Amino acid sequence: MLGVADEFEAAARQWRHDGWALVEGLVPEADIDAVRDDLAHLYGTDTFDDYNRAGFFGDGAPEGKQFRGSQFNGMRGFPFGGSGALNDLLVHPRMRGFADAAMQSDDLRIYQAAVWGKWAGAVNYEQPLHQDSNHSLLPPRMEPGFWHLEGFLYLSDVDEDCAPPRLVPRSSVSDDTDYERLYDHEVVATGKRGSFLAYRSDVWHRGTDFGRHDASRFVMVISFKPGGAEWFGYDAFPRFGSDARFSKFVAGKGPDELALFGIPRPGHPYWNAATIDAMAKKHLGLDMSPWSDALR
Ligand SMILES: O=C(O)CCC(=O)C(=O)O
Repeated sequence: MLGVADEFEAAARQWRHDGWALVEGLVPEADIDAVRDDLAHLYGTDTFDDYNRAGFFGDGAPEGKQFRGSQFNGMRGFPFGGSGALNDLLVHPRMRGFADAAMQSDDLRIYQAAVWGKWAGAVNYEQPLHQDSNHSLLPPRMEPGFWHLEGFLYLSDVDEDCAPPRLVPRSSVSDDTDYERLYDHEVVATGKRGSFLAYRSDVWHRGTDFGRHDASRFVMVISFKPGGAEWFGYDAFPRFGSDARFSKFVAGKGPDELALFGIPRPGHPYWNAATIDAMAKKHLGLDMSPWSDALR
């Protein structure tokens, strides 16, 4: 049987070579459809808290390619309320399998986790081509151990009219390509729900606006970095150490899933009888037996 790594090797290779790949059908549509109620809950109850601290941009001119603060109003950060299905998508084994294969590592961390909704007519979502310089304190070195992977898991079908991201494959241009000429090389990342757009911060890309007035777009924003690559960051999950939604999320999860959020694996020197006991009390429902087994 093919493992996720074999099944998606071509896309993983494209990500390494071109800096981006659209992995169609990475997460089965049924798993995406299962989060519909959580999405409704998220946008029905959660209030906008300026996730990106983008309010200061203002909205500038209504036409043309611009960053507008309100393009980001639809972003909501992990952990999400509701049934927990939306949170669980973050550790979907096939998404993790693809990230491991692309980044050639089985010791990854998630450093950004959010959901982003966009609605036709809410704002002009058209952006200029840009490279993300807000994920790292260092200039990019896109090689194993030093790179990162930014991703959008499509939670709704993203067709030409549904504000699809546009990207410029790295192999189409060089560092000397004139900025205006970059637009000639754009590709459009349309895909059904369950598709995963993986890219990197050295890739020129941009958001676009809707082509029809009755459309919306929902994506899960998820970024991975190698364990130990402290120069990458965006969200700070330790803030949720005593958040009931985080405790609900970790209940029933295993060491590999929790390592993605920085929780040390069994055998790490942090763990002794006292810390294992305290962890079990802090997050009721978390089975600490893999950690206590490793002490023996
Ligand atoms: O939402 C998108 O399609 C891309 C957005 C983007 O690139 C950004 O806001 O930096």
